[in-house]
Amino acid sequence: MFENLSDKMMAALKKVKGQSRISESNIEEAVKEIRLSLLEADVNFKVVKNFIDRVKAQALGIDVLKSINPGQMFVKIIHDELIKTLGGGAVDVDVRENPSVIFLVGLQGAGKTTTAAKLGLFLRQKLGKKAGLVPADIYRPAAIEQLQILGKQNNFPTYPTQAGQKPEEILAAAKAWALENRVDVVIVDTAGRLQVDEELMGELGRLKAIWKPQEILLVADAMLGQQSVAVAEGFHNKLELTGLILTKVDGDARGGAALSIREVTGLPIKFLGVGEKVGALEIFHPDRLAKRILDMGDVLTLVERAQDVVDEKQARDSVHKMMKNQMTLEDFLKQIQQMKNLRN
Ligand SMILES: Nc1nc2c(ncn2[C@@H]2O[C@H](COP(=O)(O)OP(=O)(O)O)[C@@H](O)[C@H]2O)c(=O)[nH]1
Ligand SMILES: [Mg+2]
Repeated sequence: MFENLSDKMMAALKKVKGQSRISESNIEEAVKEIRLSLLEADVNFKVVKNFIDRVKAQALGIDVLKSINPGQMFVKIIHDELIKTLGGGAVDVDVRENPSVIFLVGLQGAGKTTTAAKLGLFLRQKLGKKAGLVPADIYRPAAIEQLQILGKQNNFPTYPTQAGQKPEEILAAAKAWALENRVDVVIVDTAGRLQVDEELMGELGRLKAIWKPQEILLVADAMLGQQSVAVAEGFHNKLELTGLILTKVDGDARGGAALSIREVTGLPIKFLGVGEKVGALEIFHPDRLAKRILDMGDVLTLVERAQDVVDEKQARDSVHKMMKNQMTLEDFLKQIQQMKNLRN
């Protein structure tokens, strides 16, 4: 995923990298190429427009640091906006309650059942939590068995869903089962449909009322590209999702889903599914992904160093003023902002 986007963006940025001035005309070409590369990667056009608007506004308004050239600064702006679009930093899965409940929802074939086992393994290996699996997809007979096999193979207690049991009954009964089996995190594998429909949303809504989950994660197929934006909005409007898991990122998806879905829904992407095996789940790190897309480590380091110097100078000035009792509210605000930057 992202190879094409990465190549095209890098090519566009290489041209501006050496520019000694930033003006509307000399970034125009680069902006055009970046817009095109995003659209080709199947990024939602509104997301592309917002991205480009933000980049332009910043590029034309910025004070360029003395020790670097404007072209390099432009690369940094693109990079930072990319991270913002992807969602900033990594976001944890909420398993503070005991037991915690996680619903996996999504269309048929998105990877819910597979992801249930992957998530269970992640919780055990990374967070030391005992996961239990609840098969609540009664419409595809094989789905129950599929999850039971995964449970057995990986040593997760799995609720013994019986043929003929309704999803509501399964979830209600799973409460006592989770206690008996000392399960820390209950992962509910719900039914999917080919598209978002009333019936499915109704059922998921009832399940939510029976056992309120801490997390409702939409499992979305990255191969769907920006179609997944509409799917995510559909689920989110009805259920109030808490996050997303993007699957099949190992395939030749163009990356549009990852870049669109977060910006449009405001929901964090928490994990990426990177293969069919149970170990193939990664925490989503927007900053690392942005670095992979824009493999311009040299420029970024240069700009960051230059910014550090500026910040240091500001800090020294403030100390001077403070000692002379000349600190203004604005200086104080600057200090606080820098402290915040350190934390981010
Ligand atoms: N390559 C790849 N295949 C995946 C991934 N996640 C799921 N799959 C495959 O997608 C298909 C559907 O997955 P499944 O979990 O049954 O989807 P569900 O209908 O949402 O429960 C299966 O063949 C999985 O092996 C992934 O991250 N990468
Ligand atoms: Mg399934």
